[in-house]
Amino acid sequence: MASPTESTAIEALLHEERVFPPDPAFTRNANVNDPGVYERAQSDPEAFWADWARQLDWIKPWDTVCTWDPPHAQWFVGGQINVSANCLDRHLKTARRNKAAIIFEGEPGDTRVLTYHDLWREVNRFAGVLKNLGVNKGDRVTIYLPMIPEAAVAMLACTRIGAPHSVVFGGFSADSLRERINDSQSKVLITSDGGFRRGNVVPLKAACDAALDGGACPSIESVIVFNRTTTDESQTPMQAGRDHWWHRLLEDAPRLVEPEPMDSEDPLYILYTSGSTGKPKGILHTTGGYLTQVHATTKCVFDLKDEDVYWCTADVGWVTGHSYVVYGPLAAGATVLMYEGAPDFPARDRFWALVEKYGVTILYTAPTAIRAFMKWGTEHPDKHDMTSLRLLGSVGEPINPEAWMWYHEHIGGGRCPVVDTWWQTETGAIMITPLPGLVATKPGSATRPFPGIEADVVDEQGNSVPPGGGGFLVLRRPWPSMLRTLWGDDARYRQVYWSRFDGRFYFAGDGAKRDEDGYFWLLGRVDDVMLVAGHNISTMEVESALVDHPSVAEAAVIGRTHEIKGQAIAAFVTVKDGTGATPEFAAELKEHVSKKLGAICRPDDILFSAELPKTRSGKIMRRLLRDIAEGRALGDTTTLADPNVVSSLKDRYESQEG
Ligand code: 6R9
Repeated sequence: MASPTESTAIEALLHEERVFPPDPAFTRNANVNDPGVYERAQSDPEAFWADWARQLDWIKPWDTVCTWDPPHAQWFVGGQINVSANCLDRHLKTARRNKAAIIFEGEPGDTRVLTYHDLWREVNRFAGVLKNLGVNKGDRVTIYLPMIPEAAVAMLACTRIGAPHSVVFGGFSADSLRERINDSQSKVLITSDGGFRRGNVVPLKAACDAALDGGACPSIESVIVFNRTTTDESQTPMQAGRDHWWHRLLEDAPRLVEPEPMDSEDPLYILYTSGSTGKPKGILHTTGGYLTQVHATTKCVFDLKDEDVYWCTADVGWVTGHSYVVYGPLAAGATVLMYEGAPDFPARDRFWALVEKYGVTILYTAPTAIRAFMKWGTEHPDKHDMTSLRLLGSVGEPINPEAWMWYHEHIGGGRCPVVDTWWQTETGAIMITPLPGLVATKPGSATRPFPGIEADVVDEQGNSVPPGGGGFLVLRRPWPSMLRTLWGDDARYRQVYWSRFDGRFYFAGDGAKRDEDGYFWLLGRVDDVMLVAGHNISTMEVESALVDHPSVAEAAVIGRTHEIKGQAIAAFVTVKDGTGATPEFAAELKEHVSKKLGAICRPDDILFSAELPKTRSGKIMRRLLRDIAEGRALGDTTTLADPNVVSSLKDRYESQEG
């Protein structure tokens, strides 16, 4: 980040002219097609959110919609509600009773369908299991499972009895699991013997044993193990008195458990987000406001209808999996496709084979996946009939305009609206996004704040930046699904999100610019912004200029120290399959960026790489690339998906320099 004495505005250099207005036929049938919704929500946001809250089943109505004692908000104060009752019981009174809630496909190709009635039954039984093990309202439960229906069953069962869950992504190590269990002081750990990934078994139970080894997690009383990967139970070592098979516990569990009446502000879950360094932050979400906003956004942003087959490819270990695989879609009565494995197993067309097989209508995935598909080539989607698709979504990182266009054309057949949705673990639900029946989209822009959300772009002093300029993305008003605090560390909550602008607004940590139409363009994390010869340049814009070249699939850009300019631009580039990574091509790319954004953005170094270092949720880790480019020892690599990628890049970068 720039120091106050230097130029502080983030430059806005990339100009995107393409505009895609909504198809009138789509608008006619859209869940939201009245443009007045924005104004109405702006003039009375509390009334807007209260209307959405009323669409849920409340055990007791609220007294006050919102109280705001900065930086702490409460929503639907005095109300009582149960999340599992809204995701399940509510639908049993309607024709959704026998509708598929979850269509599951395992990586090996096994399939299961759970109707809403089936899911309700399984959640009741598993809630009974938790009760039998002594889990009471308020006790924490850690869930460490693959992407199988039991993950949703376990989460919903926790909400049924009022036990906040902490889901830990199945790709995290034993150390990460231990740290999260101990921070949340969980009483029970739910896992499986393993899960399937690229044809191998990920040994989850073994990781749990390592995490708990030698009494390292004293709060854990019981471990529940689902049998996913073996036919022979005896292959999984079980510690007597501590470990129990899921299916055995079901035998003695009550079959019906009444939903616990939860106060709107009772904790719903904790989800740890690692950030780039330091101890993971336990993001705390509460009940009524969270459910209201995930439900509203699912209906409005994805235009979800009863007949849709909805597929969000995120793992339940991330917030996207919480809000848009489980809680939002099930509250809305959707049919959710859930897939366990990798997109390239057994072949690079697995996603498209699934879209064809199940007639997927709505697909929500991440730019990292889209750029991998671009790299692999169009022959994989082209093999399949994907005409069932009617809406596409993107989340997780800024989507480069060319990746947006590729998604729109090659996956959406040019006919599906693309919703680029900006939000965070902390925000709980979508915050900036097009409404597909109302808002014309521009490739690379998340467009406008969702109705009822007040976002702004401000400068270093917190003043609104005029249209065309860049700055810091902030939120000016509390929203129902906002984090309430960091678990056990309110001081850190205040410091991380509220101290930057003296408590005046929530600071998201992202850079953004707003164009003349009021559209928001996300520029990446502000810690990544480069300072080149006095100009603050966003990594996102230079990356997008690189991806704009027809032979480039993905790029990561960083600033490295430079004697004269302050920082020089170094680019790590992945080319599409079949393109030669030659010095001539590197020269061509430098020229390409220079033409597109101006000479100031011309990269000094280009290094070709088949892979870029990413977090396990697929976000590019530029911090490590900076370490490489500056010849430093690599910083913390524990959150990387594949640590080999950086070490080999480091070797190559150094040999190129020498
Ligand atoms: C939902 C999720 C949050 C960070 C966020 C931003 C980046 C997410 C984005 C996006 C640009 C989008 N991000 N969606 N940037 N455009 N549509 O990803 O949560 O894992 O907490 O990450 O991801 O930098 O601040 P989380």
